[in-house]
Amino acid sequence: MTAASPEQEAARLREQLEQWNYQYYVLDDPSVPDAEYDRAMRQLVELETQHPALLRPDSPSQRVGGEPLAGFTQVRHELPMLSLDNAFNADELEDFNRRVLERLKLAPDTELEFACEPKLDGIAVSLLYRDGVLERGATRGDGTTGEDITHNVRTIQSVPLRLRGSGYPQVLEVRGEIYLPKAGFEALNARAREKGEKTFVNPRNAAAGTLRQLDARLTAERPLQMCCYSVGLYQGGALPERQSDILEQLHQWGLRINPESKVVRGFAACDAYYDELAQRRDALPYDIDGIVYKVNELALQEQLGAVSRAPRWAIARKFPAQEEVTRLLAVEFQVGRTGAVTPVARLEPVFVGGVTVSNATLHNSDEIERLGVMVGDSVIVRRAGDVIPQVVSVVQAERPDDARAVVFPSACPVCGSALEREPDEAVLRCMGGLVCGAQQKAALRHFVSRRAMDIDGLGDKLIEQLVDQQLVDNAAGLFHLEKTQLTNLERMGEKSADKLLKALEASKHTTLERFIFALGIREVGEATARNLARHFGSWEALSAASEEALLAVPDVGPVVADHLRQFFDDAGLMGVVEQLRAAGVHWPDVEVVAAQTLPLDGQTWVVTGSLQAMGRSDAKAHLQALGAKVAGSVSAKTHCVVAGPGAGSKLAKAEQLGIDVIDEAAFVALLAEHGVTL
Ligand code: 9MJ
Repeated sequence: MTAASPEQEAARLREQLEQWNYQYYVLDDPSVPDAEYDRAMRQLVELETQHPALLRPDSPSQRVGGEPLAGFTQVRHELPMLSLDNAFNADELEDFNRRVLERLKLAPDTELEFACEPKLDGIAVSLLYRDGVLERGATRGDGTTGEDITHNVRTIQSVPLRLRGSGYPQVLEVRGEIYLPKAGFEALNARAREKGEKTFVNPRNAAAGTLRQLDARLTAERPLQMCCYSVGLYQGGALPERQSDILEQLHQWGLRINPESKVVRGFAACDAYYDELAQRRDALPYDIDGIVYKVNELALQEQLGAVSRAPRWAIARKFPAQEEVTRLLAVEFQVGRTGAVTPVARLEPVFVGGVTVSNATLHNSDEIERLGVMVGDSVIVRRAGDVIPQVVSVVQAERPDDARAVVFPSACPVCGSALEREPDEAVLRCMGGLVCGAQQKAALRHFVSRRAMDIDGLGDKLIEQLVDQQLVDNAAGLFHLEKTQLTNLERMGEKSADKLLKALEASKHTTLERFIFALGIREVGEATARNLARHFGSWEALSAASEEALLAVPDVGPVVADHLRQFFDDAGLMGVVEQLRAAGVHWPDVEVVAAQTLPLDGQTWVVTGSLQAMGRSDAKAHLQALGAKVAGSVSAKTHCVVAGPGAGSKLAKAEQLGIDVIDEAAFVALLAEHGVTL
């Protein structure tokens, strides 16, 4: 066998890398470890450096070009890039369906085929392929003229530099959306915060800002994605005759399309598709702002035509906005369980993300400084999913003359104790500890919560009263409450008092891990509490452990070890623990599990669909406690998927990859096998 020539070797490496890229970025289906990919890439770069004649612009090594550009060149779109008409409710969508049928002279009850897909909230772009090679990428701009962003588009791994397969038109302009997935956005902002740099308001702005980089090396550092949804200009070839088939064809040629896209028949099915995605909106890995419906048959699209800027054959039904402008009325300061003083924005009530919002967190003084926000300002409030509402920016142009600076308190607003800012920490903390009423209440709320001591009938209102009337100042006090003290409280009848006392009594029999978690030690969540319990087996061993011994526990780093030691060295807190045990709180000792022998050590699991016996977060906590990592998406590295009813793309992916899938019953059985009962 003769050795491959450098030319053959370069071709082989290019093909291999393209294939891996396609599987990873277009199919979301990684096939080789990163190290192997990196090795092949290094070999290719080496070959191309040694033999510059082998270098080709569509080589996978050529995604990031050389020097930054001096500016952007304008691009004229030969076929205008249209925008979409909007429908803001089901009635408007139904009107659209009726108009389409009327124009096509079809009976009002005709069920037309619509291609539906999520409306990505990114930047519309056009990719021009000539003979299958990416020639140019451009923004939509005003629809007629955009900007040449080829250098940036080339860095996006899901944009093929060369189309796969064959049969593509000689000239093919593909259109779609470039966006930054939520995870990439969070990571980008986290890095900016660390460096004290300005953060981006939302993923869309971050994507737009990234595409406006003149230096493609910076763009390449950000995980932009491209998803294609239509074809503009094409010459020298043919395309399928339905929108859904065009998408499938683009996919065959190596372009990414939205895996949620679907063909449905008739208005009712369109409406159902909207409802289904509205429900899953927050769980999608990218921001969407509505659903796009397109008449599926191109022949019908042609008959319908377009009005000035938008086609008559498509519409976007928008979701309720996740960002709105409102006024900042005041800033108040809340004291949390660990004494952290959090500024809270009191807002003029505004309907955003599907609910009326009148409070939003401002996090800390650094955040207030970063926003440059003043009381009286118009602010943009964002509420996405179940995340607490955030103030994301200030409308500077609308600042009133009487706007006032936000003044931080000099003492705890609840107990008057001193406030301290720890080095390297952005938060102010009340030093009142157990003396501070706010901390007492927050600690009690945590102590009684379901995952901690699980004491039924002790709601927030009752805790307020107990602390305000000085009946209880720490968790141990709960176990000394007498019936008459309870029946004297507001809205507390004899029956409720009996029930509460019974619940308190029952809670005394607990587990070490619940008890550790219930203490509310900083940064000690359920998983850490469980690891601590299993590692030390008893409270005595745990509380006597040195910082070094604590560091040997999975999940425990220097910060957590330090918080634990501080707790154990605090005579007041340890006194409360003693009082709790004296009141009868007890647990069986735990069998000590050696650090590295958890049953699911080294495995990655994914939980999808809805579960009946537990929430997904419970499932996740159980898996982590058994040593597994829990990931948000399925890949070749996934060990097993727990799938409940309603599981969608993750289940499909797992099946496609041949990964083990178990249902909830099997999962519960597996947990039981490892001693976890629900
Ligand atoms: C978005 N933004 O996801 C269109 N879009 O089609 C989809 N936008 C579009 N289609 C024609 N999925 C004009 C715009």
